[in-house]
Amino acid sequence: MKFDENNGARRKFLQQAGFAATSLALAPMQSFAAATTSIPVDNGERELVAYPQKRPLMRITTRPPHLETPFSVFNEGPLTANDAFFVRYHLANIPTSIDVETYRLKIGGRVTRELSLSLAELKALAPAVEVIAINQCSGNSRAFSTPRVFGAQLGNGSMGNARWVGIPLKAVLEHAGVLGDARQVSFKGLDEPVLPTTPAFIKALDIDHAMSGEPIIAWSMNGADIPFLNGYPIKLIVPGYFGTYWVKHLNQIEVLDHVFDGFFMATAYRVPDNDCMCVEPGKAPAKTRPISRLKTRSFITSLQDGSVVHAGRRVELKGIAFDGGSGIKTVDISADGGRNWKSAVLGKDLGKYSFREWRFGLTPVRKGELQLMVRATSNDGEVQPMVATWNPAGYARNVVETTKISVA
Ligand SMILES: Nc1nc2c(c(=O)[nH]1)N[C@H]1C(S)=C(S)[C@@H](COP(=O)(O)O)O[C@H]1N2
Ligand SMILES: [Mo]
Repeated sequence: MKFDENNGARRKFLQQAGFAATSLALAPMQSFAAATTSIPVDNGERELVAYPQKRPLMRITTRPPHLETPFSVFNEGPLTANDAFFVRYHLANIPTSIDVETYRLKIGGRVTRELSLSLAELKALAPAVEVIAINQCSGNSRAFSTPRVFGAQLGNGSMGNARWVGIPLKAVLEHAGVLGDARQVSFKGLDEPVLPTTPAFIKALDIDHAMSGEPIIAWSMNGADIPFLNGYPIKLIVPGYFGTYWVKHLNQIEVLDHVFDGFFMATAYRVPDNDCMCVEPGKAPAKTRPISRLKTRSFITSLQDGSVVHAGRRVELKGIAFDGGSGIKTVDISADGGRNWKSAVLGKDLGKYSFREWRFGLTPVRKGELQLMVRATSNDGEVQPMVATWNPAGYARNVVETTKISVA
């Protein structure tokens, strides 16, 4: 795969053993630079910019590219299209060219034998498995935190759901032979900091989690190669966990006999160590832990704030719900600001790590303003809170969403 121009329509694909050499032209299409969209907060205007393999997405930062999915995309179906999937990087020195012939995944540390696997060797190591799972950034919806918090001011578009194919991380670790004193496994990709003083982006999972069979090393996303900006050629998939663990361009795995203490585990991506992962707004938590599973969320996707419907005419509301891996039990809708609730009809079950679609028929009676709310309950009993919780980094927001529409 090679990007030799900015327009995705003339992409060249050099297929070799299911992988292709890729280089990336980072300049976005100028023609889209003028288009904007906004999220409902101060300074919420975002440019819509098309990067290689991507349709115009909301630009958060340029270097490194950080792009959000416009919310209307989530009404297209339960799987998020590859060209609409959000992009997040921390370090500006990202790869712009990857040679899949020389690409190696190295496994070292507390193992009986170190491995250096080509992509073909990796694929041949075990039968391929498939999972539909949500990649959601910890800071998704952070811009709506009050009081506002530092960090990328993200709306609700830093999430996506895709069908991933790869092999279990467990198979790779077993092949290397994990030693008895292993406690964690760390993961690093090809991207690097610009300055030597900036810490590398390295994430870690407990050994039991790494060996559970759930995390997979994926090379396919929705039936195609993983888009370059989403981690081509391989990415760690950690179903049910926030996107921060889903290391892109994965090329180094290290089995550790201790708890990894790098910046992105020990300092960043930590939440208050309690059930709500929250503190009183404006306060600092006494104790923190690494962020882990997604919290239960739900959204209306078929209507936005300001949509107009008609009295006496039935509208079919549609949306999505998800949780951290127990699956969605119920989705309830209120059309009166939270006083009365009725159950929505759940759509097809694509697995406990996937978006679950729901539908609800609503016939507004009176003209005027309507406050629609959607509230999901997970199979393990987690219910979305009616009042937003708060933490200093604005992580894991999951308040019941309200959509204000008018009935004409
Ligand atoms: N190599 C690498 N992998 C990474 C990151 C990164 O900065 N570098 N960011 C992580 C974070 S915080 C998120 S939210 C997801 C975003 O995945 P996406 O860009 O494919 O949507 O990638 C994760 N994997
Ligand atoms: Mo993230």
